Amino acid sequence: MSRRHATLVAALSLTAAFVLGAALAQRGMMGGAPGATGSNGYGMGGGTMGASGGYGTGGYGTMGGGASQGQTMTWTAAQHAIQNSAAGATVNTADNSLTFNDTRIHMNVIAVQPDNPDTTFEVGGLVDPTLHIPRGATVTMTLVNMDYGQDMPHGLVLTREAPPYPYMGTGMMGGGNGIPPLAARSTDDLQSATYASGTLQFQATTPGTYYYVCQVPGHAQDGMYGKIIVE
Ligand SMILES: [Cu+2]
Repeated sequence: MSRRHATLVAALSLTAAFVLGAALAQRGMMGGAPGATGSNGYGMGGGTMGASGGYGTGGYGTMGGGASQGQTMTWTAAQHAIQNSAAGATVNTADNSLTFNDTRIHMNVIAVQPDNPDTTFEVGGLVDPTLHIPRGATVTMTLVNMDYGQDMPHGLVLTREAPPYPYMGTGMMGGGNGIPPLAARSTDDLQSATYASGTLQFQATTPGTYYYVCQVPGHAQDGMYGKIIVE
């Protein structure tokens, strides 16, 4: 089966009638059609997550269209992803934000880039930045997990639920509406490691404040999230 990639088309809309995860729909979060996201799957042993893979004690919900075969990057590709993390965006270090102006946006979100703090996302050289997105934009987010260690898978979900987040945020358990947790890099050595990546796409149809959040238990509680403002 060919890999499926970036087929999640979620609408940043409270009014969207899409239903992809009951938990999400009930909260009026992002709607959207379920789709596949690339993933190495969650699991200490590097096992892949099935289409309806359980996750943690509370379950992780279904994966919408199902998790597809994972993708991995080399160190060189990961460096390229970092360098092109926020192409076209204006970087504001004063308020830790990135402002995107295009109607089609592709950003690379790095989970724990080497030499960055634990349990963080990096985009455009900033840590957990606020992302300003123009209304109507089609946004593609590619997550690359550069972290290493048994407890260091990282994923990314979109939510309207504001922090603080509990250890196991209920808003993070819908599954499908994001990138399922990606395995940590394959080995401690940065140069020879491979790095798992996954992608989601959504349309920013409704102005408002949203959050991109790591759904691995405890990570959002520890601060692994950032704000998305649809202008
Ligand atoms: Cu995480």
